[in-house]
Amino acid sequence: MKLYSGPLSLFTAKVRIALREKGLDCDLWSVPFCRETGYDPKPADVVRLHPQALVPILVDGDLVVYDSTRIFEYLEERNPTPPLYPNGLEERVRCRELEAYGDEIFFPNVWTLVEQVFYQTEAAAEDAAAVETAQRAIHADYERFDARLEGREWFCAGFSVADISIFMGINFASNLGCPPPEGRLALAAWLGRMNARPSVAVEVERMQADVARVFAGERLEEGPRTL
Ligand SMILES: N[C@@H](CCC(=O)N[C@@H](CS)C(=O)NCC(=O)O)C(=O)O
Repeated sequence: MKLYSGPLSLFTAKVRIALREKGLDCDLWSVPFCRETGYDPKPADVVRLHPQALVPILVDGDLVVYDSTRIFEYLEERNPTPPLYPNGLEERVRCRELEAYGDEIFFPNVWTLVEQVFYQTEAAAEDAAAVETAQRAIHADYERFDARLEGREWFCAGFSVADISIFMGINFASNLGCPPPEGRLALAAWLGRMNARPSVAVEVERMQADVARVFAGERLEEGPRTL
């Protein structure tokens, strides 16, 4: 398998974690990234393989799978063990909803911070009102996540794609100055469990190193990387 992978792409990070959790070998092709131009210019393969020219894209023989959620589902059917979805219809629906919540409801507020804090090279250019609105929404979600995790080890029955999606959003928000506040004990304990997983610890460490390089003005070049 080959994964077209964005070094600082939250959606690709989800897939990298899933591949490690399932112990799958995969060649990574890292797309270029820098703070001034983001993902542009895009590699020809990414433009050819994805209708919106986005990463992640997984290529398995002749099969091309794009979108992190579709890739999760594909990997689960291809290699069911260890599972990244719980058993049972209701639990699986809840798990898919929580994964979607992480990607589509929680992350858009984090994205505001990415746009305002990460891409803006001058602090003065930040839209303070937009940042404040996003931070308020993120904190409301921290409260929801803490309540969901009360008395639970993971968001669903067993470690799952929901944990991966929500964790990556929280990790981005924390790096952009909006970590969960002290006192959210269930959320803090879950974060401890997440950070202790080797698949996640490697991701966090590499992303932090890449963020530091990008903030130092470096361009992350296109090329192969190890999972
Ligand atoms: N829903 C898609 C979102 C993919 C996505 O937004 N990828 C971003 C990187 S995190 C991207 O390729 N951005 C390049 C661009 O916007 O031009 C998924 O889950 O894979």
